Amino acid sequence: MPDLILHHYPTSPFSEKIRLVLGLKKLPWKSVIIPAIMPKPDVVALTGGYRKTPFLQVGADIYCDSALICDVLEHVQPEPTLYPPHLKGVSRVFAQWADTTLFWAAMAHNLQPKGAAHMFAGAPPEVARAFGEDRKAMTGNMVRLRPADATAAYRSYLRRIAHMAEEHDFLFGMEPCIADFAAYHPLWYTRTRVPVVADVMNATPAVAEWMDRLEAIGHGTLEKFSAADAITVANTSEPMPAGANLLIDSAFQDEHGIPLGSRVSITPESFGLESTEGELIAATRMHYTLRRTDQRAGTVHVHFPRIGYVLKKADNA
Ligand SMILES: N[C@@H](CCC(=O)N[C@@H](CS)C(=O)NCC(=O)O)C(=O)O
Repeated sequence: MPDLILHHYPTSPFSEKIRLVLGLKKLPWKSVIIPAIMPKPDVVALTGGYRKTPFLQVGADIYCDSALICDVLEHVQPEPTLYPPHLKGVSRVFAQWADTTLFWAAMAHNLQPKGAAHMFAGAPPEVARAFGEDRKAMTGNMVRLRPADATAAYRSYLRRIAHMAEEHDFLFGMEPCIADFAAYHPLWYTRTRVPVVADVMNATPAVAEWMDRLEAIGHGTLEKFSAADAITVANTSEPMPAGANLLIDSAFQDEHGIPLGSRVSITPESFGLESTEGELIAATRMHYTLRRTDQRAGTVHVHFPRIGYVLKKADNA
């Protein structure tokens, strides 16, 4: 199998989720560091528009969104599993809550004025300004929690996580599953990036101990790789045929009345509304695949999960 190339940056919480899963599964990987704000020409050459972090590249196949990346890594290396059979439903439902509700409560708490001041302390004011403007543009119509409401919710969520971590080493038992990795990354951001607001965790020591156990998994074996080399890999590779790629489901499932072969766009439901356009070559129970050609990356297949993404016929189709 071609190398696993993760496009990410060190302070990205969703990337930390994937780095730990790579560590859990002992999968060697190549690390491409991407910018945290736009412009991201090398990212867009591969994804066709999607600008969020992280994404995984395997040859000329591009997997967007950490939930989909977890499914791919599970397929590549089934053990240890992220989805134990007896927790298959609940662990995915919990992970989706953690990646959305928990994540946004944590972020609104983290980015309260004291946290933001700490994050950008020592940086020129234009850095903080550019970051703020980039994230504001990504927010679109999404309603953000106010810091006090976010802190109150975050405290409750931490208590609920603590109740689970007091019962066993990991949230649903003695081994970590997808729920642990999804709940960990927003808390990791609080602890590592904005320690000035991490006192919210003081009342729940079981959470800190559970986080230590996850942190100890580490990131596995990685090798630095450049964006230019990653684009060359895409350009010199053939995308895997639909149905024989690293996704488990392959049967066409039509929910939109859009036949395969149509020119479509795929856009995140919220936050970062940049679209990717291409030819729809798969729409299965859990994911979409678009085929597109880029001047630099050549022909690539870009994969998205169904959940959290909007599929439409392209405007000019
Ligand atoms: N649902 C996405 C969310 C990804 C996400 O929001 N990532 C943040 C960073 S952790 C992001 O893209 N921020 C803006 C950026 O990196 O350009 C996933 O699971 O991968």
